[in-house]
Amino acid sequence: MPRHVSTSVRLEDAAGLRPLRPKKKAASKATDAPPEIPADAPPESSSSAPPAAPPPADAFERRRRALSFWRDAAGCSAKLHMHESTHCSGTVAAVDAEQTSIHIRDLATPMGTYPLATVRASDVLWLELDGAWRVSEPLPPRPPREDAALADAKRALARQFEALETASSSADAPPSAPPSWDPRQEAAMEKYWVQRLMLFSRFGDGVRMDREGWFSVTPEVLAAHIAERCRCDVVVDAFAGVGGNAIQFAFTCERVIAIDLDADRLALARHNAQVYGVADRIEFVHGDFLALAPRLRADVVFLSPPWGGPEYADADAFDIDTMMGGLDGTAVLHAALAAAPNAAYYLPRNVRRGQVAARARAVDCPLELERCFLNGHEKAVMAYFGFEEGEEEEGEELADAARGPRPPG
Ligand code: MGP
Ligand code: SAH
Repeated sequence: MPRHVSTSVRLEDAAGLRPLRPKKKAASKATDAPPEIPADAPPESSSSAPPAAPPPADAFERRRRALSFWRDAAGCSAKLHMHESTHCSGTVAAVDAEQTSIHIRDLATPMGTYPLATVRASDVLWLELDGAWRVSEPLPPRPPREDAALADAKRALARQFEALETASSSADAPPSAPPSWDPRQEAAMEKYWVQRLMLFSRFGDGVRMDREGWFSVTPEVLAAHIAERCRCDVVVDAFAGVGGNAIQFAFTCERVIAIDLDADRLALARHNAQVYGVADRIEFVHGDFLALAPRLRADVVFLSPPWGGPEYADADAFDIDTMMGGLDGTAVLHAALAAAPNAAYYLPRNVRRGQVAARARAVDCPLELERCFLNGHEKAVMAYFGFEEGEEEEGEELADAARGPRPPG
């Protein structure tokens, strides 16, 4: 029976033009909402040692961001800096899906030690994990699920692409990228211009986009998060577009194969990868993913196909089989899972999650659905097929429980 879990990730973009949400002064909550530690605990008292840097304003932001990477926090030793200079310490068992509560084992407080306590995130002034700030840290690399045949196939593939590259670079230089398309010429597209630094933080260094690229590209912070989750040896970006994901994969994966049906858009992706200094780590392949898939072997295939334009959002529910502009979303998934044990699917926020879960069940594949929020706005849903973790620990079971209900079925 496949494992199905639902999670959400809340990311903030520091470079974008949308401001971060205002930093709340947590002090007012401190007095009227003490940590839910033991029911009969005496009120908080001060400990003697004053907290070290950083300053509280930064600290609040760092704490919130650290918590948004809660998957990584379970099992960490934690030092919680509460109000009125109180320190508590223990081991993080789990952070709930809404990131409002932290479950701590062996919580040592000035009042005593508690085997398992729940602390409200809003009551923690700042949080130190494993003795150091850990903000947006990479998730631990997943052990490669590799057998000898797969390793051979990957080596053969690498040789194949190297040969292709050599042949094409000696014959013709890669096509040069078309000029950038300015979305301010269409009222409905202007919002993407406003978001330009959220899409590519180095937009000002010469990033180029076409019309479809503007509304399809994965915002950089989200693409970086996905790239961490997909950290592996060989990743295929099956629908590379203008390179938003491929560029981030180049920072976390040994080898990136970026495919796109549109030669001009692929040239934009290569150009943008040059802006980021990672073009030499990506194989750009012009072609149809469905036709190429039988020849591909990888650890992860990332899928971000067209969703039929920005109008996808007008539908009550997005059907992966009928609304992908002529592509069959299930066939795309099957092609990916034939090429790799793991497939990561970037899907619209209104996707029929039950349908996605049914597709996972049909191929007996573990599934994690992750709602992706950026600056408080839900951008997309990630469906991770495969991505098996190691043995589940007690803390993870707790986290599972805290994540809330599983998808239907
Ligand atoms: P959006 O709904 O067009 O933008 O796309 P936004 O800013 O959320 O709109 P708002 O008016 O609701 O605020 C949201 C995200 O979906 C974009 O950042 C893209 O990453 C992604 N996206 C949108 N489209 C239309 C596509 C698509 O066709 N294919 C892929 N792969 N991603 C898309
Ligand atoms: N993730 C990308 C955006 C992808 S948009 C980014 O961050 O930039 C979807 C892309 O899929 C488009 O560029 C489109 O040209 C491409 N595409 C559509 N059908 C395809 C197919 N059959 N094979 C490969 N690419 C395809």
